[in-house]
Amino acid sequence: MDKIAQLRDIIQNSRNTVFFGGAGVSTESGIPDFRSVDGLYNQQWKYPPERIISHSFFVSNLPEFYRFYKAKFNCLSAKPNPAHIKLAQLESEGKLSAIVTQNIDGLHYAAGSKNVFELHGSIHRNYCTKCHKFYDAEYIFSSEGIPTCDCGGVIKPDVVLYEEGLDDDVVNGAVNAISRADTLIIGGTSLVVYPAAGFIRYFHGKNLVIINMSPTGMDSEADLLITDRIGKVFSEI
Ligand code: CNA
Repeated sequence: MDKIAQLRDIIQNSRNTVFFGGAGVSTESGIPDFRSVDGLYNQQWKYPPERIISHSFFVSNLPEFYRFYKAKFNCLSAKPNPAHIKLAQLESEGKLSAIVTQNIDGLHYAAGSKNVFELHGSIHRNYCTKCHKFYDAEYIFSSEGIPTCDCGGVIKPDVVLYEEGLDDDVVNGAVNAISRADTLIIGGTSLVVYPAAGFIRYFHGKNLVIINMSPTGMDSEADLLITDRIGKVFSEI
């Protein structure tokens, strides 16, 4: 049996499938990941990207933070690709119980998925740091310089920056979903960003599937390993 047929078979015969993904799920929607050759970490900036998107940098150098954020995190024109769309379809058919994602682009919701745990937040939620008024992503990306609230406070994206902790409710939901799954499909992630990557250790089910373009530290534990573009794979199942 070829690998696509095996994947189809695993999903059909599972009671509770969970998907765990990362930036590679959205590269086929035109959003670069961090660690591929043309990813964000291989581009030249005045400061390393991981420093700019840190909490201390947000506090100490707001103009440069927003210059980078607006240049690199504006994915409002990106559309869900076949991976997002198939995952949403599997959920609506009762074949997928949850998506745990490290992505902040909101494309799983755009595709129609409902039970999504966004471990690193979302560019679509933004809050005033003073009065907590909510702002959408359009407001942030169309603002001049530093986006500010009507009250004068600085607006912060609800995105988990380096040095910041993850939301407890999101983590608990994600860990619960993973620990109850009988199939875990991991896709489009280098599995090097912690604590997110550590949550897959809560999986004790039957089938571990990995769909990724480059090798991960979990490959040797996979029951099915597919080295291919995830959008292409999901369009074929
Ligand atoms: P990463 O470290 O950049 O790894 C991406 C992985 O996906 C790599 O192993 C690639 O080989 C693989 N990959 C790339 N394209 C494909 C594809 N089409 N099919 C299959 N595999 C592919 O990204 P991670 O998500 O592992 O790292 C976590 C970071 C990246 C999180 O903090 C995210 O918030 C952050 N990020 C998110 C986005 C987004 O929201 N779309 C974009 C860039 C970075």
